[in-house]
Amino acid sequence: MAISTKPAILVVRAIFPEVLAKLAQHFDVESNQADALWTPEQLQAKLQGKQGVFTMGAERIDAAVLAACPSLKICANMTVGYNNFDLAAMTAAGVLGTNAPDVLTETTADFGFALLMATARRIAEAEHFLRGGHWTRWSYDMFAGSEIHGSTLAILGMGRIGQGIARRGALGFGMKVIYHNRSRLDAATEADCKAAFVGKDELLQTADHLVLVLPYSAQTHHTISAAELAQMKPTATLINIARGGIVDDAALAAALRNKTIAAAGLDVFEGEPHVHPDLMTVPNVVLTPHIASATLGTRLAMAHLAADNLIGYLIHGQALTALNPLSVSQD
Ligand code: 8YV
Repeated sequence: MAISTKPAILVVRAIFPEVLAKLAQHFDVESNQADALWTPEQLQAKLQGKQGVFTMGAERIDAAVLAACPSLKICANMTVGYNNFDLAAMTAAGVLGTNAPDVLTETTADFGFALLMATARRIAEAEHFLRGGHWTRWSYDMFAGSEIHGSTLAILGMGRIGQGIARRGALGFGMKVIYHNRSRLDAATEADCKAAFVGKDELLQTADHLVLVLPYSAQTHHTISAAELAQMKPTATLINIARGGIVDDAALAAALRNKTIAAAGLDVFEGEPHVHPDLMTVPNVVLTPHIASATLGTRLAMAHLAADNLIGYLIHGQALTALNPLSVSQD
């Protein structure tokens, strides 16, 4: 029996067949086209002998996993977010992490805006009402929502996706755009997005629509909790397309029920796919199952980028979108 000389890799979830075929040209691939959900223990067992892993952003890669999987050289996320990686532990273990930025920026910004509009104009609530057979007559204030054009769009986290949302708001809807970020953008980028930098308190207090697009970390855990919600206008909407855990979901559900704020649109949740039961019962929230980047074209581009990172690093010694400072494969 011929012994393969190709490096071995693991693809943790079902993925486009053409991307698997591309990977198979370079690697011995163990895939999961049945899309089984593996426990962390099963994942660790499958990682034995693998040099690379194609991850979906939910698989925790930390010091314990790295110690148990000494053959691993690269973890390639098919997502821009990488809060599943302990990058310091990966760097210490000589394991590269890569993500999938840029290819999803505009699609995700489109979705952020769609969720904002559905939330502010109460589209989901109105649709449920109609489907439920409750529409027997029109009335002047039926599902009256809040204005989008000309209102104040506040963005917390002003990376590439935040900037895409800012441009849509300013150029498409004549919104006044304000933002807060760890670091202020350069003047040219601010001018391009027509966005003004403000402090976090001003952002919360002035927002008509607050969109969260910041990365999740220990530092951003519960960035929006009861105290922050209390600072917002009672007419404001809150949109989270970033990560679960940035918002305290229990506090948000209470704020929605008490009308501390008017409405929320959430694509991400603490402990997803579990959704806080209180969010399930408040009417003034639009809930979507983490689909902000979900167009087939964008997901294919994300998958190709993750695959190209594996091929680039393990075959050619250079990844495309490395997250930690290892650029040459460690043989
Ligand atoms: C992913 C995302 O589709 O890229 C990210 O960080 O959040 C989405 O685009 C999602 O993480 C899949 O679980």
